[in-house]
Amino acid sequence: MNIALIDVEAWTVVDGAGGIPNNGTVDFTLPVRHRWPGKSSRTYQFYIQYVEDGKPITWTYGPHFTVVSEVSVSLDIKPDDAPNSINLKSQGVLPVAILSTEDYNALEVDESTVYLVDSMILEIASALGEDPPMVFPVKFVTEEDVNGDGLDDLLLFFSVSDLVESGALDEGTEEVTLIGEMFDGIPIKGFDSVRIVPGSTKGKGKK
Ligand SMILES: [Ca+2]
Ligand SMILES: [Ca+2]
Repeated sequence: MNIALIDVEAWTVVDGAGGIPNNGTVDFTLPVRHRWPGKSSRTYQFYIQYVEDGKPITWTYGPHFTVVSEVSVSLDIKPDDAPNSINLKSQGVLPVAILSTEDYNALEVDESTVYLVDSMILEIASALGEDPPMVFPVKFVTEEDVNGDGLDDLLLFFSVSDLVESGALDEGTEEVTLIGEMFDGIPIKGFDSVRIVPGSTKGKGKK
């Protein structure tokens, strides 16, 4: 029996043997690392061909299944500030914009799923299989074109003190990651650099 994995859209064999009978377990590698520009999913199906006496006698197609990949979104932390300076002692909010593009409508982000965390802390938590400190926005402003390209962006405000108290931001933070989902459940991820600046009062003891 031959089993091949087919990319339905391109109608090409992604993986698997055509012409070489498979016996026992067959492993397939989905090309999930491949980026599909402007797309967040791809549909596949299995092609199964029965072989008898070395000759293919019949074939069938398995059900379609869709692989959903993460959408990379463009973030702009503090839209009017280039170094993205953050004072950890601030009692204010940190504005973070998810930018829309011709192919991506940031206004379709499910705001209730969005959180922000230091990229390094996120990486460590992921490696340990733990949840990172999740800090959700305190306020949203939608339909604001922060970069003047004519497309409305999603602007979210995070409490700086919440970010610091939860451990989502600290003195060593150089980059933050935003994670969330679209209303249709497709995961999103974006990042931007930040510069932690000393507070107006004397710096507290360092870790
Ligand atoms: Ca900025
Ligand atoms: Ca815009």
